[in-house]
Formats: sequence, C-alpha cells, structure tokens
Amino acid sequence: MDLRALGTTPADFERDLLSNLYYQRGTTVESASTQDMYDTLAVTVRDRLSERRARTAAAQYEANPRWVYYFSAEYLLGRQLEQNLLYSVTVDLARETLNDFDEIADLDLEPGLGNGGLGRLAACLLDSLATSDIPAVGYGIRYDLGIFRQSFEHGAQVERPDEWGFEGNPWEFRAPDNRQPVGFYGHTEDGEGLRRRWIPGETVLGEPSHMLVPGYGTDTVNIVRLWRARAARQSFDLTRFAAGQYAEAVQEVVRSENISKVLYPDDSTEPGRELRLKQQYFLVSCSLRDIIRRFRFRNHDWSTFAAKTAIQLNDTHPVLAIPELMRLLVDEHGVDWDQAWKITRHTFAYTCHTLLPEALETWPVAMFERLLPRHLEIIYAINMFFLRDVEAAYPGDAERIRRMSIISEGDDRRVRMAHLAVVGTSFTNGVAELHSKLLAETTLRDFAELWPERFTNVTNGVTPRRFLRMANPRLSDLITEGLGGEQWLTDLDRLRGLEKLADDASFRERWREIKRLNKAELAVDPAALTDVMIKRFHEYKRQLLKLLHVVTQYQRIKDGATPVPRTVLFAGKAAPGYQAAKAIIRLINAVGDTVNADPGVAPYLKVVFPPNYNVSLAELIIPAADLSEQISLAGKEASGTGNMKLALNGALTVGTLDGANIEIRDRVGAENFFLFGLNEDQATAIRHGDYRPREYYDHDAELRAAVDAIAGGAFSNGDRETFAPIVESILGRDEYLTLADYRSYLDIQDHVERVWSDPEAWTRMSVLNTARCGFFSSDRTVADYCARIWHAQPVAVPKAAG
Ligand code: NBG
Repeated sequence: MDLRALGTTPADFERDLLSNLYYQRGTTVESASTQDMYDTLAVTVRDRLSERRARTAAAQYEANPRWVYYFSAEYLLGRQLEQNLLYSVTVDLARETLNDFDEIADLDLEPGLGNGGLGRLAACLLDSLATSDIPAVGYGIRYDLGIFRQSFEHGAQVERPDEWGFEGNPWEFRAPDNRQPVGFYGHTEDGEGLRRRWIPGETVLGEPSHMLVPGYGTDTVNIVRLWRARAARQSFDLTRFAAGQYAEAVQEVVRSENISKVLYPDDSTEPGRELRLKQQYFLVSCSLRDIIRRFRFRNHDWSTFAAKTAIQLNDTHPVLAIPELMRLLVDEHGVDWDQAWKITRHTFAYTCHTLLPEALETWPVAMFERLLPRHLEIIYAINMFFLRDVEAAYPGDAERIRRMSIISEGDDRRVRMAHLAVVGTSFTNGVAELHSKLLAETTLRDFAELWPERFTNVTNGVTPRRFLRMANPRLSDLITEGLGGEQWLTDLDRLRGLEKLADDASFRERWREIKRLNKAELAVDPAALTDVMIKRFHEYKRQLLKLLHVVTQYQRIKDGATPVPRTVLFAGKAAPGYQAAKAIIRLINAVGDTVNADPGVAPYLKVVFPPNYNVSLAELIIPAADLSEQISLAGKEASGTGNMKLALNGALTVGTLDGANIEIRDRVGAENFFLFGLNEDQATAIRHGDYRPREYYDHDAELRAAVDAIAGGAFSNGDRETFAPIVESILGRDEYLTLADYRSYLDIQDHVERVWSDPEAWTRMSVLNTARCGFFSSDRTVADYCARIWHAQPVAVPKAAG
C-alpha cells in the first residue's frame, strides 16, 4: 500500500498539527504548554520525513545495492528541528501557523554524542550521503550522557553532566523488540579447524533506536541507528530489595546499562578503561548483527556480502568489527577462514584521524583475554597469517616484523588497533593531503611500503546546508541572489560565480553589512575585527600562542599603541583529565578579566570566552567571524573542519601550513590567506635538533614581557604559582614550538591589521574565500569515498502517490 504524501498547504499543516496535539499529546491549543507545542511541532515535521523514509526504505531494498555503513563512536548531529523544517520544506508553514514559533523552537536540544571534529564530520557525511541518494546507515551508541556541559568557576572549567534528556526526544524512534545479544568474558571451546565456540560469561542486550537523516532537495531519508545497553534478564532482585539492599537489588541492571551511560570526554588519549573497550565491542557487535539481518532480506550467499556491504571504520574505536565479523562468519555461520577473511577485508575500510602517537589506541592483551577471549584468538590468527606475509616480503627482517606486528611484544603486551585496522581492510585513508602523506611516511610507513595501493587520501568536508544556509541565512540569501538560484546548496562549486561580484562595490557593502548584523546577533562589537579560535583545547592546537598575542597586544596598548579594535573570541572544551589544557583555559579567562576591566584598553581589545562550545554555539559564532585562527603546529592537525566552515562564511584564515589549511590556501589563493610559522619539515628538524625555547625568550623583548607578565602574576593578583606550570612548559620543553613561532605570528597579525584597515580590500578577500571554498563541501567528500573506496551508487527514491 502506498502512503499518501502529507499535504503541503498551510491548512494541511495546521490540521496535522492540531490533530497531533489532540490525539498524541492529549491536550488542546488553549491548555498546551510550550513543551506540548514543541513536541507536537516536532512530530508533525517528523511525519513528513517518515513518509519519505518509508519510500526510501522500499526503493533501497528493491535496488539491493551496495550499502554504506558508517561505524562511529561519536556523532555531533546538532539541533534537529530547524534542519528538519528546512529539509521538509515546512519552515514557512510552521512560522505562519505558530506565532510563538521562536520560543517553541528554543526548546530543541542538541544531542552531544561526540567530542569534536571526528563526531561532527560523521554527521556531515551522513547529511551528504542522504543528499546524494546513497543508501546508508550510520551506527553509533546512544549515550545517556553526552559530552559534559562546561561552565567556568573563577575562570576554571567545571564539568557537569549533560542534561540531554534523550528521554522523550521526539526525533528518536525506539525499537525495544529488536534487541541484539552481546557477550562478554567467558571462555572458548574447541571446534573444527579454526572454528571455535565462545561461551560468554555475561550477556547484555543492545536496544536500537534511530533518528532520521533527511537529504536536502531529494526524497531520500536515511537513518542513524544508535544502540543502548539493557540488562539481559529482568534482573531486579526482589529478595535483596525486601532485605533493604536497594543498591544490590538493581546491581545487574546498572552494570549492564553502564555500557552506554557516558561518552568518553576525550578525543585524543586512551583512558585505558575496560568500560571503553566494552563500549567499542558493544557498538560493533550490535551493528554487525543488524547488518547481517538486513543483508539476508535479499541475499543468501555469503560470497556476495562484500559486494553488498561497505563498512567505514571512523578511527580505531570501531576496529573490533574486524575480528567480530570474522567470528560471526567462521564460528556462527560456518564460513571457512580464508573466505571469511576475503569477505572481511573487502567489506571494511578505515579512516585515521590523527598523527599523535598517544591517540593511536592500544589495549592490554590481558584485558582483551578476559573480556573478549575469542576475539583475542582471532586476532592472534590474523596476526600469524599477516606476519607470514611480511616475512615473505622481507625475509629475515625481524625488526620490521616486530614493528608491524598487531601485538606489541615486551612486558606490557598490547593489541595495536591501528595495525589491525590496516591489515583487516581494503583501504586506509587520512583526512587531508598532508595528513595522508605523513601517515604513509611516518605513523604507518611500514604498511604503506608493503601495500601502497591500500593508502589514499580523502580530504574532509562540511555540509553547506547546516553551516551556511541554516547558520548564516543572511549571507545565504545574498549568495542565492548573486548566483541567481539555490543550486549551490547541493553543488557548492557554483560559489565560484561569486568571484566576479567581489569587484562590485555595492555587493561588497551588503556583504559587510551582513557581517555586522551577524556580529550584533552574537553580541560582539559590530565595528571591531572579530578574531575567533573555536575548537577543542589541546596543546598542539596552540591556544597559548593566540593568548601570547593577546597579552602582547594588551601591553602595547598600555604603552600607548592604538591598534585596530579587535574582539578575540575563544570557545572550546578541554578533556576533564587534561590538566595542561585546563590550565590554559584558566589563563585565558584570567587575561580576559584583566583586559576587559581596563577602560583604557577597552576601545582596542576585548576578550570573550563563552562557555560550553557545541554545534549550536558554532552556528552562532562562525557567521560573525572575520578572522579564523588555525594555528596548530605544522604536522599535528590531521585536517580541521572548523577552518572550512569559517572560510566558507567569509572569514580570512590566519594559519600554519597544517592539515586542510594547505588545501584552503591553495584554493583561495596565497594572497587571500595569512600564512605564518614553521612548516612541517622545519618543525620536525627543530624538534629533533637542539631546540632551546629560552633563546627565543632571551632575544625577543615583547615575548619576554608577555611571558614575564604571566609568570609574575600580572593576571593572577600577584600570585606566581597558579600559572607557573604553563610558563615552565613553554620555557622548558615547549613541545609544540610556541615560542619558535611567536614572532612570525605577531608579524602576520600586524599585517592582518593593515589589511583590515582597508575595508574594501578585506571584503574582497572575504568574498573570494567563500567563492573558492566549494571544494570543502562534504558532498564532494562523499563523492570521493563513493568513487574510490565504497564503490557505491545512488538509488533514486520515487515521488509519493498524489
Ligand atoms: C580529528 C582531528 C581533526 C579532524 C577531525 C575529523 C580526532 C581523533 N581527530 O583535525 O584532530 O578534522 O578528526 O577528521 O578527533
């Protein structure tokens, strides 16, 4: 039976809204609360997408295509209401029907199921997959508590649990009947050949729910399926409860459900906790069972599995999927080892998102053995066959075998997840050209030598729908007017058409006026240069370098300088256990307090640091930015995606030759980009040489004055203790070469001011940045993955019956 498309007139929308209010919410217009109205609006919009979802699923199953499955421990989806209104073309209907629309829309919460770039990239790719009509499902974990809420107390970061009430989230469809069992612990028993039986010691259930992922300008609606852990048995212990042992009575439930309790608030280091390994296995085990169930709808022969299934592993977090698929095929479905290995290798591909060695996950063999005994056996077997190949390719090269082994030997034997990932997949990619090159030359060099054909690059991208159309409606309208249509929203290269308008003075004036309005909306001075550094706090990203610039600027003003007015805006969270990053947050707030309290400085410099950076805050800041700070030490930032969002919104970048900055600069033109600092070769040479940060300090009076002010307590009421660790870190080792890049950074900032003083020149550069950043659409990223890694084709969704 065909579903009828829901009506598109204001009367249809109003009727559906009222009907949902009466029959779903059980209330009336007169007595409805704002929350009632929000839920009702959400359901009314959702219904329109659900009807498209039904058509999408039918068309996709009918086509029996190669599906793309994205495995990610993190998704930063952003708020859903505005997106879904836009994607279902109901924004105007909703605004017309509800006079308190803005107040209602304010209740929409952001699901914070990720940390930073990796999670937001996952969301951008899902958006582009749907927009490109690719049959795809995102798999992840439905954390009860997402990324913590950040606030500041006396300038220090305080973390609070995220009150993301997933409970009652209108965008989520739960499917409690479709639970998947997931085993842990236990032992294994002999079977035939390489086949064995795993008898888990504990079983937990994964309960799926999904959210809709609509495409823009198409009927496709894909889904993201998130798993939540449930106790396998109805394990409320009445005997214990009756005995007053209330905590013990629910112990097993708590133990099971803890698996999906919290997102690890860490995106770079390995916390080394069993619970995290449990989460990772939980995610891949549930998801693979679901994929096999879906495969079997239309297919019966395992030999076609890889041709129908492309699974992308987003970093190493889901890499356990490799031994798990082997286990399912060999132990549970009786496929022989060699065939299973071929299927596995051709099903998976792996994206690496880092170069920091400390961020490459490894797990103690002993922990694996206890938690996942069968998987450890499988990994040993994979490693044995793999090392045999290495030995064949490099006879007698024992050192190489030791380096490449999936298991690191020594006192502390560990499983190297990145090695397992490369061995068990058909492709490994980095996320920007430089990053992919460095991966193949450094971190994964032995592997790239052995299998050069497996290594490739796919430069990241961002969705122009959320980060331009939704975040910056004024600029979007001007672009649409300038280009004579909206096609750029799904074909971002068309922005090129703006190039000629960069020479049109009245266009430039409107462009500038929009920036001013966006700044007013953010509540920063519309006349001042808005200089933003928004990203996770990490020493390699060098928020400290930006801060040294602020301190020097402050000291210059105190000495009588009158620079162009500037608002420096920082935003971002630090991992709760990352003391060095948290100290930098404190220092920024302290400097901000001093600077902002000084009336003589006020006309020239202001420091703002809004707490709790998330996707929603990014959507407010990015459209208001003039200057985008991308100042990581060269060779450290895999790609960056904030850099793309800012450039696309007409901010000029001040940056090093790192990550995707290089590609941004290549495209916008060197003359429209503020480059400074050491390049990767130079940085490596200095780091491996005899680097003495103190020499930079001794020889540069402004640098010395800035560091001395911090050390001497100028920003801590004379207290010299508080910031001593920061001072010691840069004068001591200065691992990220902050002092080596200081002078070059200050010089380029002086140049920034000169260019800013010529608004026409600046605006021209700003327009050209937007015009030339079409490449950084995640639609292009998805097209690259489809062509080179997934070999996936679009499936068109037919229109609804009238
Ligand atoms: C991050 C990198 C960024 C990159 C995003 C998305 C991790 C582990 N890596 O540079 O630091 O833009 O991934 O690829 O979060």
